[in-house]
Amino acid sequence: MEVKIKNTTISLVRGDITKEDTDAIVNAANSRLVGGGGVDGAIHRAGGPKIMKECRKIGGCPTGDAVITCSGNLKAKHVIHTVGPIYRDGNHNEEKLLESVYRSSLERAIENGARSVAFPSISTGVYGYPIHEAASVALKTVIDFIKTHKGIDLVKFVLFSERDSKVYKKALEDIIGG
Ligand code: AR6
Repeated sequence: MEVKIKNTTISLVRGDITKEDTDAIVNAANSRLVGGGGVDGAIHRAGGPKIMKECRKIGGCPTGDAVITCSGNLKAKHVIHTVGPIYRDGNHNEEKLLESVYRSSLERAIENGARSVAFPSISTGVYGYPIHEAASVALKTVIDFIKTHKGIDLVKFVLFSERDSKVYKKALEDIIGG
C-alpha cells in the first residue's frame, strides 16, 4: 500500500529490512547500542562489525532519540539507530517517546542527506508496545513530520509478518480516511 503526502511517498511492505536499498534503514536498538535480538541482531549480522564499531564510539542513545552510523555490508547507505520505549502500561510516557523515535530518526536522515528511509515497527517486538497503538502512533507522527519538513522522498515501513503488515495497512486507511 502506498500514499503520497505532499512530496513524500509512504509505503507499507512486508519484508526483511536488512535487504532494503533505501538511503537509510532504521534499527530498533537499545540505549547502550550493544546489539541484541530481533531486527537489531539481524542488522548487525547482515551489516558486519563496522556498524558495531561506530556504535561503540558513540557509546549510547537515550530512549526516544536516534544516532546514525555507516551501514557496513548493507545495501542502504546509513543505519539510523533509535531506541523505542519499553512498554509498561501506557502511562509511562510511552506514546510521546515513540513519537520522538520517529521524529528523531527522520531528523537524522535529513541532516545526512538520506532522502529515502525504511523503518521496522519500533518497540513492538521485545519492548512489548501493542502493535495496533504503535502503528497508529508511527504513521501519524511520520505524516505530521513530512507535512512540515522537506528533504524526504520516501518513507517505507518494512513489516516482518503478515499480521503486522495488516495492522499497519488498517491504521493507515483509518488515518487517511478519517
Ligand atoms: N526486518 C524487519 N522487521 C523485523 C526484522 C527484520 N529483519 N526482524 C524483526 N523484525 P524488535 P523492539 C520486527 O524486538 O521491540 C533488541 O534486542 C519484529 O517482528 O526487533 O524495539 C534490541 O537490542 C518486530 O515487529 O525491537 C533492543 O534491546 C519489530 O521488528 C530491543 O530488542 C521490532 O521488534 C528492542 O525491542
